[in-house]
Amino acid sequence: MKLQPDQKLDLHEVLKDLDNYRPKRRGWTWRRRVGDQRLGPFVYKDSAEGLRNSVPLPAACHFGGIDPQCDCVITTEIASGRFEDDLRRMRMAAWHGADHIMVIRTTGQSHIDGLIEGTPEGVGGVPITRKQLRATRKALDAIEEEVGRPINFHSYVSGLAGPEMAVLFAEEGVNGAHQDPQYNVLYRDINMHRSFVDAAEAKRILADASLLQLDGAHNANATAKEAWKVTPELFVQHAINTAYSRAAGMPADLIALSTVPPTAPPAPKLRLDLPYAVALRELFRGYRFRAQQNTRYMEADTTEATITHVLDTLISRLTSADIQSTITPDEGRNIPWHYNNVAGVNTARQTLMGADGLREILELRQDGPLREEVRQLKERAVLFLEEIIALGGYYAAVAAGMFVDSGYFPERKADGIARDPLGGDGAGTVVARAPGYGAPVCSHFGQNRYAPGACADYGGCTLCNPERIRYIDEVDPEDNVERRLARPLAERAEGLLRPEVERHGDGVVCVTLFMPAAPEIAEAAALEMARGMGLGNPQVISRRLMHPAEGSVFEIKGVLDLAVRINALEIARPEAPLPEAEIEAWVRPRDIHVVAATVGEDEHSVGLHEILDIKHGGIEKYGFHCHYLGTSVPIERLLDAAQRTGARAVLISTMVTHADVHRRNMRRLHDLARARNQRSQLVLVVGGTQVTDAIARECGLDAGFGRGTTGREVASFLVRRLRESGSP
Ligand code: Z98
Repeated sequence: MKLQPDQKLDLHEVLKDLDNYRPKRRGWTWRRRVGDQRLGPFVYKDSAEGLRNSVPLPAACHFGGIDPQCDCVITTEIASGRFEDDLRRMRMAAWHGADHIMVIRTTGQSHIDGLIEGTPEGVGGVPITRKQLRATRKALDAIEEEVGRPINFHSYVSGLAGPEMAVLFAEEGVNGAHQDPQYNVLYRDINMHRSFVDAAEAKRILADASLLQLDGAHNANATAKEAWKVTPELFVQHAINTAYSRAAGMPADLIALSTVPPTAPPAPKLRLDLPYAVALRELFRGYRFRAQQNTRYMEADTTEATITHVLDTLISRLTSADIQSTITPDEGRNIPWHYNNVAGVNTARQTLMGADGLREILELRQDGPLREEVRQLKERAVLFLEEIIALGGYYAAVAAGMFVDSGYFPERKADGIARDPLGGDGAGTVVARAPGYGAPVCSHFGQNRYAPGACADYGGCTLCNPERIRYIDEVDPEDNVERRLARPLAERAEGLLRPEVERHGDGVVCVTLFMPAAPEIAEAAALEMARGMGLGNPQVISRRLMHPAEGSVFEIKGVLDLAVRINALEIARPEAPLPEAEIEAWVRPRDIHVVAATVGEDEHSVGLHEILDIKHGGIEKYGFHCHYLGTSVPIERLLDAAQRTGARAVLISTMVTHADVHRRNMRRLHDLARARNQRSQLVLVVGGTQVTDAIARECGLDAGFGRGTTGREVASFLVRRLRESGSP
């Protein structure tokens, strides 16, 4: 399957022949670093190989369109609830620099005691099934070809079916997984014995298949009442999972510690979070670090979330990160929308590129409060471990509620999560292996009478011989991908288009409005406005108080039940501007003069200066001689000046539109130039925020340029027009 950048992902192509699809590649991949990489006008210190296809950061247009890639892997988390919609989201994220795609499972999958088949729709994520994994891997294999960089696919190996998940992931070319038995115990109340026994098996399989493992310590941050107070415990959780993983056969390079800077402003974030980040990297040298972004203190304001995420990412640059995870800045609003996935990825890459080479110019102080805090944190963690041992071990410590207690250890508030070692889901399901136990599979933890080469006598296990994998297609006649796609794909085939943010053509749009009243009145009024705009089921997803009496800003989502026919759209296809060198090569030797002014009673000259002045990239830089006559200039004076200087073009600018004065001035320029026999020698151009090319031409001028026009566009037009007119 090959993707074309100008064509949408063909979902039927993804789903075709899935039963025979095998992943192109297995195991985790890191980015390939390039030291002192020169790109455009800059040299990068912390960068990696570039992409074949990508969307550069917005400001790249000023630097030759460069798209430097940072040295660490960037994650995006995908959670629309339908895998078929996630695939397009993954493709967009990959074009913006994500190379770690983490697919969140549907709520409750931890409690399911086996693998699911088919591709049912999920809540809060997708059910992880073989078909869903295989289709996703197939799409990602094509996407990674398109962007020119391997993409790591990732989900969770936890819950009651952990080992089964691990085998499934190894079979289907998944590249990374969360695996931490403590997560099962603390957050899903799955039996401790079962969780640790399963974890040994799962970890062994992940290690054999070279999947990168993330642990689950960071979940304590997200759960604790005061996230920064559980930091001593986090070291302990990391240590337990890391030691257990090593014992199960996992190499250090496949173990990534998942860490979140625990606070958000107005907390003094860097002062609190940096010591924790430093201590973690010192205690666990030799392991990988996955830096996640803060979600615990995220409210519904995307700007606020973005600022916190920038600070989180800065902490990664000040310490280290092998993976920079991003989370959609709208996590707090429960709307995982695709363009916000991209926004999250861009927050990371913009910050990481902006902070390129930071460690070469800044050093964290080795004296003072940072070191003192680092020492304290380590000491608290050691004391925590000692208390666990004194209590009789991990199970006893969990039973005593030592974890996720909101006291700053050794302080205790007695509000931790307590679990019964004999209770929880799957209690009593661990069966001791009999002497001589054997399993005819080669990726297996512990005792196995058939090892080594355990599967040879049985024609190979599914990891050695993928032909033996049993692929089961959809089993649910209602909730399956073909049925779900029928309506949207039929609409697409008909040439209809709807807005969307989450699922194909869901019609969801977001409007921002400020209502000048007290909050409750303002909110009710804002919703009424949204209804008035024709939005179905309007809901406020963000409210920001500007002043208790003066008003609030609301973002409201709703469904716009409107499809447009693509064929019926009038699509303006402006000519691409000429290359700058071509413009200059034509203009400079020809000594071309132009006159310019704002006309009528119009004092707004900023826009015109942007078009003329060399400082703003205006047409002067190509060698045009510009005679700027000032503001509110009568048309006659412009034409006089054109005559006097031998100008080839007149550029007028007009912002004011009262009583159509802009149109009158345009017409007058054309009429008077004709009356004075100057029209045929002059190119007449108008610009202004309310101007369009169509209005300008209606009024007899040669071209009109609206808001956002650049000097290069105007210069391109002038060169093309002068060339056409047979100008020498
Ligand atoms: C993240 N989205 O870290 P369920 N195991 C571990 C986890 O951290 C998680 C799961 C399993 C964030 C935080 N973490 C979510 C160690 C989830 C998932 O039962 O499928 O939700 O388990 O990426």
